[in-house]
Amino acid sequence: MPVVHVVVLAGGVGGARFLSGLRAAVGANDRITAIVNTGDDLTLHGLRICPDLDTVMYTLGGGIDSERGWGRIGETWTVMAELAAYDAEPDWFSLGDRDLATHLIRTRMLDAGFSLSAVTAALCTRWQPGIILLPMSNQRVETHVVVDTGDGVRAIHFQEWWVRHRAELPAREFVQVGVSDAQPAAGVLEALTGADVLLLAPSNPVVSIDTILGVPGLRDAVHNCPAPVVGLSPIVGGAPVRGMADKCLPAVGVPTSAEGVARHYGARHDGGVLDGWLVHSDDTADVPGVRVNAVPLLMTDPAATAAMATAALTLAEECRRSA
Ligand code: FO1
Repeated sequence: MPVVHVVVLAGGVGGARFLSGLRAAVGANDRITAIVNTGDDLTLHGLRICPDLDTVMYTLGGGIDSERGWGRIGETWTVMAELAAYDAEPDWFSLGDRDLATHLIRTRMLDAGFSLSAVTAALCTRWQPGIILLPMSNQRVETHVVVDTGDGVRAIHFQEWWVRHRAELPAREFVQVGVSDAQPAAGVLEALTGADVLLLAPSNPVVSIDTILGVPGLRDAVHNCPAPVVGLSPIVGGAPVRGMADKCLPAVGVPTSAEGVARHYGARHDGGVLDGWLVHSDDTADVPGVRVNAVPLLMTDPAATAAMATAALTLAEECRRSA
């Protein structure tokens, strides 16, 4: 079996879980490159925080708190308590003591002029995730959410919307601040042209996958990549498996369904990006030009997740053969 290079567009928690299953599903000599969303990134207390990159790195490196889905296992919160004693704002975004070390290293390296790609590679030297982690861009792209807070319409950072307000403020629009000046990070375009298979992880279609595809040049690179492109639905039944995709999709006029998301991504022959689409066993999706398979899509345990990943690779092979 030739060495296979699988490239995955991924966000945070769902993407990280899927990548760990994919790593278990591929052969020992196969390579995985994750192109990770950085639109959730923010600067707090003077530190640069990259939630999706860290969630993937910790999950595949064995440091994740799998209950929470983010942050470190065995975490303590002493610094947060001390910040609270100073009434330091913001207090709604919890930074654990262990997690803070990651942000201190990242901020120090960025301030010294290293790119986010270089910082990520350096952090992964410790964590050894077993895959290549690439930020979607080395330029800052931050997702902001246009909401009506009751005293007027304004844009707040995605994390404030998601963490502080628990996505309870109806999102009117998502704006990626800085995206027009962003470029794909080093290695991203090469990964897409060199991929044998390209997968869209079951991440949030709006704030993760669309944010990645929104980096100038990235959507075209996916559309034109020689590898078959297969996505996995993040919506099971009529609801997201995890997270708040159902709070995001209405803002972009997409139904909260497996078919709705697939039509949103679009069939490649129709100018979109999909050749194949995996939906959950009980779901259906009719998207002209997209080959659809139905398999269990609940990442209940590593074996189930590996089976999903295998089904995605199988579907990619079917797409390649029928191309
Ligand atoms: N999510 C929360 O719901 N509450 C938090 O206080 C919080 C802190 C946090 C710190 C570091 C980090 O990497 C992630 C953190 N998250 C928190 C999760 C984060 O909002 C999400 O992982 C993504 O941004 C959305 O996928």
